Amino acid sequence: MRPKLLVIAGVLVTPLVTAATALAGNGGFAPVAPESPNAHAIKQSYLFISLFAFAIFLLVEGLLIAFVIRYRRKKRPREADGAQIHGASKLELAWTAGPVLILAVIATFVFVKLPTIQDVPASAATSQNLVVDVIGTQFTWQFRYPNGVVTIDRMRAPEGRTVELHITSPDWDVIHSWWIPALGGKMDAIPGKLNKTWFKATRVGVFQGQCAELCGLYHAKMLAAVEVMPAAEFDSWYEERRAQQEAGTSPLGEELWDGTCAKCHGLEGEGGYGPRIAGTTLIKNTQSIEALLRKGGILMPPVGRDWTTDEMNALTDYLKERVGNQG
Ligand SMILES: [Cu+2]
Repeated sequence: MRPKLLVIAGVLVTPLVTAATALAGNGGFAPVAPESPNAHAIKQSYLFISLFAFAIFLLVEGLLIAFVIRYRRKKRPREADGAQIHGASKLELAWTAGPVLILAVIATFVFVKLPTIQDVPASAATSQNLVVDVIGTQFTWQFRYPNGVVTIDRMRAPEGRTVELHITSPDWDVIHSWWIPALGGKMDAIPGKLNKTWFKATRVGVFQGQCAELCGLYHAKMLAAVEVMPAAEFDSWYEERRAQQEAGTSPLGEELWDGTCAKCHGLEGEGGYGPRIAGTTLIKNTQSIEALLRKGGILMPPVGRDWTTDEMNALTDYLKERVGNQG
Protein backbone atom coordinates (compact mmCIF):
# COMPACT_ATOMS: atom_id res chain seq x y z
CA MET A 1 0.00 0.00 0.00
CA ARG A 2 2.77 2.48 0.94
CA PRO A 3 4.60 2.46 -2.45
CA LYS A 4 1.28 3.03 -4.21
CA LEU A 5 0.55 6.07 -2.04
CA LEU A 6 4.06 7.38 -2.66
CA VAL A 7 3.54 7.16 -6.41
CA ILE A 8 0.22 8.99 -6.18
CA ALA A 9 1.72 11.67 -3.94
CA GLY A 10 4.65 12.01 -6.35
CA VAL A 11 2.37 12.40 -9.36
CA LEU A 12 0.35 15.07 -7.57
CA VAL A 13 3.25 17.00 -6.06
CA THR A 14 5.70 17.00 -9.01
CA PRO A 15 3.73 19.51 -11.13
CA LEU A 16 3.45 21.83 -8.13
CA VAL A 17 7.19 21.68 -7.46
CA THR A 18 8.19 22.20 -11.09
CA ALA A 19 5.56 24.84 -11.92
CA ALA A 20 7.60 27.68 -10.42
CA THR A 21 10.67 26.80 -12.50
CA ALA A 22 8.58 26.37 -15.64
CA LEU A 23 6.95 29.76 -15.21
CA ALA A 24 10.09 31.61 -14.08
CA GLY A 25 12.27 33.66 -16.41
CA ASN A 26 12.23 33.91 -20.20
CA GLY A 27 8.42 33.87 -20.25
CA GLY A 28 8.21 30.31 -18.92
CA PHE A 29 5.97 28.27 -21.20
CA ALA A 30 4.98 31.38 -23.12
CA PRO A 31 7.05 33.21 -25.75
CA VAL A 32 9.38 35.99 -24.55
CA ALA A 33 7.94 39.48 -24.03
CA PRO A 34 7.15 40.82 -27.52
CA GLU A 35 8.82 44.08 -28.59
CA SER A 36 7.36 44.36 -32.10
CA PRO A 37 3.74 44.21 -33.42
CA ASN A 38 4.32 40.90 -35.25
CA ALA A 39 5.86 39.26 -32.16
CA HIS A 40 2.91 40.60 -30.19
CA ALA A 41 0.40 38.95 -32.54
CA ILE A 42 2.34 35.67 -32.30
CA LYS A 43 2.15 35.75 -28.52
CA GLN A 44 -1.59 36.54 -28.59
CA SER A 45 -2.21 33.56 -30.89
CA TYR A 46 -0.08 31.35 -28.65
CA LEU A 47 -2.01 32.34 -25.52
CA PHE A 48 -5.39 32.03 -27.26
CA ILE A 49 -4.64 28.49 -28.46
CA SER A 50 -3.17 27.59 -25.04
CA LEU A 51 -6.45 28.57 -23.40
CA PHE A 52 -8.34 25.88 -25.32
CA ALA A 53 -5.54 23.35 -24.93
CA PHE A 54 -5.50 23.86 -21.15
CA ALA A 55 -9.31 23.70 -20.83
CA ILE A 56 -9.45 20.49 -22.90
CA PHE A 57 -6.61 19.00 -20.86
CA LEU A 58 -8.50 19.67 -17.63
CA LEU A 59 -11.75 18.30 -19.06
CA VAL A 60 -10.24 15.10 -20.48
CA GLU A 61 -8.00 14.31 -17.51
CA GLY A 62 -10.79 15.21 -15.06
CA LEU A 63 -13.27 12.87 -16.78
CA LEU A 64 -10.60 10.17 -17.01
CA ILE A 65 -9.96 10.24 -13.27
CA ALA A 66 -13.71 10.49 -12.49
CA PHE A 67 -14.51 7.46 -14.68
CA VAL A 68 -11.61 5.41 -13.33
CA ILE A 69 -13.02 5.88 -9.83
CA ARG A 70 -16.73 5.63 -10.69
CA TYR A 71 -16.53 2.53 -12.90
CA ARG A 72 -13.80 0.64 -11.07
CA ARG A 73 -14.16 -3.12 -10.90
CA LYS A 74 -14.76 -3.40 -7.13
CA LYS A 75 -15.67 -6.99 -6.32
CA ARG A 76 -16.83 -7.95 -9.79
CA PRO A 77 -14.96 -11.03 -11.01
CA ARG A 78 -12.15 -10.30 -13.42
CA GLU A 79 -13.66 -12.25 -16.32
CA ALA A 80 -17.16 -10.71 -16.00
CA ASP A 81 -17.98 -7.94 -18.47
CA GLY A 82 -19.01 -4.53 -17.22
CA ALA A 83 -22.45 -3.08 -17.86
CA GLN A 84 -23.28 -2.89 -21.58
CA ILE A 85 -24.14 0.69 -22.47
CA HIS A 86 -25.72 1.65 -25.75
CA GLY A 87 -24.63 4.82 -27.56
CA ALA A 88 -25.84 8.27 -26.58
CA SER A 89 -26.57 10.19 -29.77
CA LYS A 90 -26.72 13.65 -28.19
CA LEU A 91 -23.39 13.18 -26.41
CA GLU A 92 -21.75 11.85 -29.56
CA LEU A 93 -23.03 14.76 -31.60
CA ALA A 94 -21.76 17.17 -28.96
CA TRP A 95 -18.23 15.76 -28.88
CA THR A 96 -18.08 15.88 -32.67
CA ALA A 97 -19.51 19.36 -33.12
CA GLY A 98 -17.61 20.81 -30.12
CA PRO A 99 -14.09 20.27 -31.50
CA VAL A 100 -15.16 21.44 -34.97
CA LEU A 101 -16.43 24.64 -33.41
CA ILE A 102 -13.27 25.10 -31.31
CA LEU A 103 -11.04 24.60 -34.36
CA ALA A 104 -13.13 27.08 -36.34
CA VAL A 105 -12.77 29.69 -33.56
CA ILE A 106 -8.99 29.12 -33.37
CA ALA A 107 -8.60 29.27 -37.16
CA THR A 108 -10.58 32.51 -37.33
CA PHE A 109 -8.45 34.11 -34.61
CA VAL A 110 -5.21 33.05 -36.31
CA PHE A 111 -6.34 34.21 -39.75
CA VAL A 112 -7.26 37.59 -38.28
CA LYS A 113 -3.77 37.89 -36.73
CA LEU A 114 -1.86 36.49 -39.72
CA PRO A 115 -1.53 39.70 -41.76
CA THR A 116 0.04 41.47 -38.76
CA ILE A 117 2.51 38.61 -38.38
CA GLN A 118 3.34 38.11 -42.04
CA ASP A 119 2.85 41.22 -44.11
CA VAL A 120 5.58 43.82 -44.12
CA PRO A 121 3.87 47.19 -43.52
CA ALA A 122 4.19 49.50 -46.48
CA SER A 123 6.50 52.50 -46.12
CA ALA A 124 4.69 55.53 -44.78
CA ALA A 125 5.28 58.98 -46.22
CA THR A 126 6.76 60.12 -42.91
CA SER A 127 8.77 57.01 -42.20
CA GLN A 128 10.46 54.97 -44.92
CA ASN A 129 11.12 51.31 -44.17
CA LEU A 130 14.76 50.56 -43.53
CA VAL A 131 15.64 47.55 -45.71
CA VAL A 132 18.39 45.31 -44.35
CA ASP A 133 19.70 42.28 -46.25
CA VAL A 134 20.22 39.40 -43.83
CA ILE A 135 22.57 36.74 -45.18
CA GLY A 136 23.11 33.53 -43.25
CA THR A 137 26.28 31.52 -43.90
CA GLN A 138 27.90 28.77 -41.87
CA PHE A 139 28.11 30.14 -39.07
CA THR A 140 27.65 33.88 -39.35
CA TRP A 141 24.98 36.48 -39.98
CA GLN A 142 25.83 39.36 -42.32
CA PHE A 143 23.70 42.49 -42.29
CA ARG A 144 23.90 44.79 -45.28
CA TYR A 145 22.35 48.25 -45.23
CA PRO A 146 21.28 50.34 -48.23
CA ASN A 147 24.23 52.77 -47.86
CA GLY A 148 26.81 49.98 -47.95
CA VAL A 149 27.25 49.58 -44.21
CA VAL A 150 27.86 45.96 -43.23
CA THR A 151 27.77 44.48 -39.74
CA ILE A 152 28.36 40.94 -38.57
CA ASP A 153 26.26 38.95 -36.07
CA ARG A 154 24.88 42.13 -34.45
CA MET A 155 22.35 44.23 -36.30
CA ARG A 156 21.67 47.81 -35.30
CA ALA A 157 18.21 49.20 -35.82
CA PRO A 158 16.25 52.37 -35.02
CA GLU A 159 13.43 52.30 -32.46
CA GLY A 160 9.89 52.84 -33.78
CA ARG A 161 10.74 52.48 -37.46
CA THR A 162 9.78 49.52 -39.66
CA VAL A 163 12.83 47.42 -40.52
CA GLU A 164 12.26 45.21 -43.52
CA LEU A 165 14.47 42.13 -43.57
CA HIS A 166 15.41 40.45 -46.85
CA ILE A 167 16.69 37.08 -45.77
CA THR A 168 18.73 34.68 -47.85
CA SER A 169 21.74 32.41 -47.93
CA PRO A 170 24.40 32.09 -50.68
CA ASP A 171 23.84 29.26 -53.16
CA TRP A 172 26.95 27.38 -51.96
CA ASP A 173 25.69 27.36 -48.38
CA VAL A 174 22.87 25.60 -46.49
CA ILE A 175 19.51 26.59 -45.02
CA HIS A 176 19.56 28.74 -41.87
CA SER A 177 16.72 30.35 -39.98
CA TRP A 178 16.58 33.91 -38.72
CA TRP A 179 14.94 34.19 -35.31
CA ILE A 180 14.92 36.96 -32.73
CA PRO A 181 11.93 35.84 -30.61
CA ALA A 182 11.16 39.30 -29.17
CA LEU A 183 11.02 40.78 -32.68
CA GLY A 184 8.94 38.21 -34.56
CA GLY A 185 8.77 34.65 -35.81
CA LYS A 186 11.33 32.50 -37.58
CA MET A 187 12.14 33.04 -41.22
CA ASP A 188 14.28 30.62 -43.21
CA ALA A 189 17.42 31.79 -44.99
CA ILE A 190 17.34 29.56 -48.07
CA PRO A 191 20.12 29.46 -50.69
CA GLY A 192 19.02 31.34 -53.78
CA LYS A 193 15.64 32.39 -52.36
CA LEU A 194 14.62 35.70 -50.84
CA ASN A 195 12.31 35.62 -47.82
CA LYS A 196 10.95 38.76 -46.27
CA THR A 197 10.01 39.55 -42.72
CA TRP A 198 10.08 42.66 -40.56
CA PHE A 199 10.00 44.22 -37.14
CA LYS A 200 9.23 47.59 -35.63
CA ALA A 201 10.91 47.69 -32.25
CA THR A 202 8.83 49.26 -29.50
CA ARG A 203 11.77 49.94 -27.19
CA VAL A 204 15.52 50.40 -27.06
CA GLY A 205 17.53 47.35 -26.04
CA VAL A 206 19.51 44.36 -27.23
CA PHE A 207 17.40 41.41 -28.36
CA GLN A 208 19.06 38.05 -28.63
CA GLY A 209 18.36 35.24 -31.03
CA GLN A 210 20.09 32.52 -32.95
CA CYS A 211 19.95 30.43 -36.08
CA ALA A 212 16.90 28.20 -35.66
CA GLU A 213 17.73 25.61 -38.32
CA LEU A 214 20.34 22.93 -37.66
CA CYS A 215 22.91 24.05 -40.22
CA GLY A 216 26.05 22.13 -39.37
CA LEU A 217 28.51 21.32 -36.63
CA TYR A 218 28.73 24.89 -35.28
CA HIS A 219 25.02 25.70 -35.60
CA ALA A 220 24.88 26.52 -31.87
CA LYS A 221 27.54 29.23 -32.37
CA MET A 222 25.40 31.02 -34.93
CA LEU A 223 24.03 33.60 -32.54
CA ALA A 224 22.45 36.87 -33.57
CA ALA A 225 21.52 40.07 -31.78
CA VAL A 226 19.57 43.16 -32.72
CA GLU A 227 20.60 46.33 -30.95
CA VAL A 228 17.68 48.77 -31.06
CA MET A 229 18.81 52.38 -30.61
CA PRO A 230 16.90 55.68 -30.37
CA ALA A 231 16.20 56.75 -33.97
CA ALA A 232 18.47 59.82 -33.89
CA GLU A 233 21.32 57.84 -32.35
CA PHE A 234 20.90 55.20 -35.04
CA ASP A 235 21.03 57.81 -37.81
CA SER A 236 24.32 59.24 -36.58
CA TRP A 237 25.81 55.75 -36.11
CA TYR A 238 24.69 54.86 -39.63
CA GLU A 239 26.42 57.83 -41.23
CA GLU A 240 29.50 57.55 -39.06
CA ARG A 241 29.87 53.87 -39.80
CA ARG A 242 29.69 54.52 -43.53
CA ALA A 243 32.38 57.15 -43.25
CA GLN A 244 34.49 54.78 -41.16
CA GLN A 245 34.09 51.98 -43.68
CA GLU A 246 35.18 54.30 -46.49
CA ALA A 247 38.19 55.47 -44.49
CA GLY A 248 39.07 51.92 -43.46
CA THR A 249 38.70 52.69 -39.75
CA SER A 250 35.46 50.79 -38.99
CA PRO A 251 35.36 47.78 -36.67
CA LEU A 252 34.09 45.68 -39.60
CA GLY A 253 37.42 43.87 -39.94
CA GLU A 254 37.33 42.83 -36.30
CA GLU A 255 33.66 41.81 -36.60
CA LEU A 256 34.49 39.64 -39.62
CA TRP A 257 37.46 38.16 -37.81
CA ASP A 258 35.39 37.30 -34.72
CA GLY A 259 32.28 36.18 -36.59
CA THR A 260 33.75 34.40 -39.58
CA CYS A 261 37.38 33.40 -38.98
CA ALA A 262 37.92 33.04 -35.24
CA LYS A 263 34.61 31.31 -34.61
CA CYS A 264 35.75 28.18 -36.46
CA HIS A 265 39.54 28.53 -36.36
CA GLY A 266 40.66 30.66 -33.44
CA LEU A 267 44.06 32.24 -33.59
CA GLU A 268 45.61 29.25 -31.82
CA GLY A 269 43.05 26.73 -33.07
CA GLU A 270 40.78 27.32 -30.06
CA GLY A 271 37.80 27.60 -32.42
CA GLY A 272 38.03 23.83 -32.54
CA TYR A 273 36.71 23.45 -36.07
CA GLY A 274 39.27 24.78 -38.54
CA PRO A 275 43.09 24.69 -38.06
CA ARG A 276 44.97 27.37 -36.08
CA ILE A 277 45.57 30.61 -37.90
CA ALA A 278 48.58 31.88 -35.95
CA GLY A 279 51.83 31.36 -37.77
CA THR A 280 50.30 30.96 -41.24
CA THR A 281 52.24 33.05 -43.72
CA LEU A 282 49.06 33.44 -45.74
CA ILE A 283 47.71 36.04 -43.31
CA LYS A 284 49.92 38.86 -44.50
CA ASN A 285 49.46 38.06 -48.16
CA THR A 286 46.33 39.99 -49.11
CA GLN A 287 45.99 38.38 -52.53
CA SER A 288 46.21 34.77 -51.34
CA ILE A 289 43.92 35.37 -48.39
CA GLU A 290 41.35 36.99 -50.67
CA ALA A 291 41.60 34.07 -53.10
CA LEU A 292 41.10 31.62 -50.24
CA LEU A 293 38.08 33.52 -48.90
CA ARG A 294 36.49 33.92 -52.34
CA LYS A 295 37.16 30.42 -53.69
CA GLY A 296 37.35 28.36 -50.51
CA GLY A 297 39.97 25.77 -49.64
CA ILE A 298 39.98 21.97 -49.62
CA LEU A 299 37.83 21.88 -46.49
CA MET A 300 36.95 25.55 -46.16
CA PRO A 301 33.76 26.92 -47.72
CA PRO A 302 34.11 30.07 -49.87
CA VAL A 303 32.87 32.28 -47.01
CA GLY A 304 33.91 35.50 -48.74
CA ARG A 305 32.61 34.73 -52.24
CA ASP A 306 29.87 37.37 -52.05
CA TRP A 307 31.59 39.83 -49.75
CA THR A 308 31.58 43.47 -50.74
CA THR A 309 34.90 45.22 -51.38
CA ASP A 310 34.46 46.96 -48.02
CA GLU A 311 34.22 43.62 -46.26
CA MET A 312 37.20 42.08 -48.04
CA ASN A 313 39.39 45.14 -47.44
CA ALA A 314 38.32 45.43 -43.81
CA LEU A 315 39.23 41.82 -43.10
CA THR A 316 42.52 41.71 -45.00
CA ASP A 317 43.61 44.98 -43.32
CA TYR A 318 42.66 43.62 -39.92
CA LEU A 319 44.52 40.37 -40.56
CA LYS A 320 47.63 42.19 -41.74
CA GLU A 321 47.72 44.77 -38.97
CA ARG A 322 46.35 42.98 -35.94
CA VAL A 323 46.29 39.23 -36.33
CA GLY A 324 49.41 38.87 -38.47
CA ASN A 325 51.57 40.70 -35.94
CA GLN A 326 50.30 38.60 -33.05
CA GLY A 327 51.13 35.32 -34.75
CU1 LIG B 1 22.62 28.43 -39.28
